[in-house]
Amino acid sequence: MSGSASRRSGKGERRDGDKYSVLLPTYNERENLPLIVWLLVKYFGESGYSFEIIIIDDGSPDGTLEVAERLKDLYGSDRIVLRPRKEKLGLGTAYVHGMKHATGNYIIIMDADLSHHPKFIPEFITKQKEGNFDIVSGTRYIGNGGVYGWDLKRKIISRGANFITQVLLRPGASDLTGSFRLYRKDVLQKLVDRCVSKGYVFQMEMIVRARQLNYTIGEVPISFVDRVYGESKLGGNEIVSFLKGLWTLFKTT
Ligand SMILES: Nc1nc2c(ncn2[C@@H]2O[C@H](COP(=O)(O)OP(=O)(O)OP(=O)(O)O)[C@@H](O)[C@H]2O)c(=O)[nH]1
Ligand SMILES: *[C@@H]1O[C@H](CO)[C@@H](O)[C@H](O)[C@H]1NC(C)=O
Ligand SMILES: [Mg+2]
Repeated sequence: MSGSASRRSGKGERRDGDKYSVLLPTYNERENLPLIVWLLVKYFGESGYSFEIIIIDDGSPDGTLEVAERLKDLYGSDRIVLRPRKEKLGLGTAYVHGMKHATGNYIIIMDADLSHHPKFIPEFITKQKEGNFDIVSGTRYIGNGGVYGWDLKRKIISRGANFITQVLLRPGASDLTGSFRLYRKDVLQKLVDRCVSKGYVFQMEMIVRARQLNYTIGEVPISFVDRVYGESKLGGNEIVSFLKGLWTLFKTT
């Protein structure tokens, strides 16, 4: 890429024509949403890339959608796009739904609960451009990456899940259950079309399918911080369904 291609234009946006659509699925994130949006606007503003934030709220009873509407009024409808659904239909379909409305040629998927810090996004973008990668995946398991605020039980579960999957599926990425990633839009579309899992296995299947399709994956170390506001939902049921999903994936790939 030539130097001039990434120079800023008068409006503070880069000239290279790349646009990043951030998909933010929300369920009861009233306290977190204003801060995550503010941080996204700040970091995209500083780096000068074009962006939009697509908020997919699934009928949160805590009034997340009303907060999102206020944010849209505040930042403008070109930056904040609302694609709510009436009921809680799950993360996988939330991404698909959000992606249908994305106008960027790159998609960034992240959690809205501040576990994923927007400050890493410029690094994702730089990494993608450096290696012309199809996917850039945040990783907690190499370099300066890490997890903060989890108890030992949860760290063991996460590490264990990652380790078992590494052994069974050899996916070529160090963090499989994380969900902070950047994709080329057409690549994400192809992956989503092929993925069959639900819940926690979904993120993992995306990387496994990417490997099968020979897509290239770059990695950026990230620190993951446990949510401060809102309820955590990881329980015994999730672990059982994770193992079932992993087994299905192992048998079918
Ligand atoms: N639209 C939509 N968003 C969801 C749904 N379930 C979770 N989310 C959002 O998806 C992101 C990740 O979900 P989390 O509940 O944080 O999942 P987690 O990080 O594995 O678990 P905890 O943070 O410990 O609760 C958050 O932004 C949630 O608000 C859903 O069914 N629909
Ligand atoms: C991926 O690469 C391998 C090895 O080069 C090749 O055999 C395979 O057909 C490729 N798969 C796809 C889907 O292109
Ligand atoms: Mg979370």
